Amino acid sequence: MSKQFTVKSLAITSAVAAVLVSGVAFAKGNLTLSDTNGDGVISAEEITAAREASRADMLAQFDTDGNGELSRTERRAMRDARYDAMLLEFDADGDGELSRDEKRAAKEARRASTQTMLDVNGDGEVSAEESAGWEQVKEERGGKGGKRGKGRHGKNES
Ligand SMILES: [Ca+2]
Ligand SMILES: [Ca+2]
Ligand SMILES: [Ca+2]
Repeated sequence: MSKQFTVKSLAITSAVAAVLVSGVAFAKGNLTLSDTNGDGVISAEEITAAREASRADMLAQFDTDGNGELSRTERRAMRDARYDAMLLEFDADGDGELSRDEKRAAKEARRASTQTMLDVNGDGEVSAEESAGWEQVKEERGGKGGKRGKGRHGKNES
């Protein structure tokens, strides 16, 4: 009995992990970017500020015990909420789950909205100048060995 249970929860865990990974990607796309200083581009600093603001938002919403960090449980609640929000928007066939296609649509929508935000002068294109800050942040974050290692291994997909 207990063995069976273990196998089952393993399967569930990997399903959750899959959701987690896509959740993180979506979370990134969820930022509200703006050209705060009005210089016509959204700089890496402005993106970082937006990320911090969104982090503060998340904490305000989901840091139930108010210790300034999101615990496992709190994170799970956040992911659930986010998933629900995505369902509302992207569950085209209404079956309560996001299919591959629906996830792709969601991702596309996020990408499109990011592009719209990056296109500060609104000419319908994201110029090199307009995307530079975004690329910089992406590079810093996606990093092969980001500049400050968090001492967290096991997240590498090598
Ligand atoms: Ca700016
Ligand atoms: Ca907490
Ligand atoms: Ca669906």
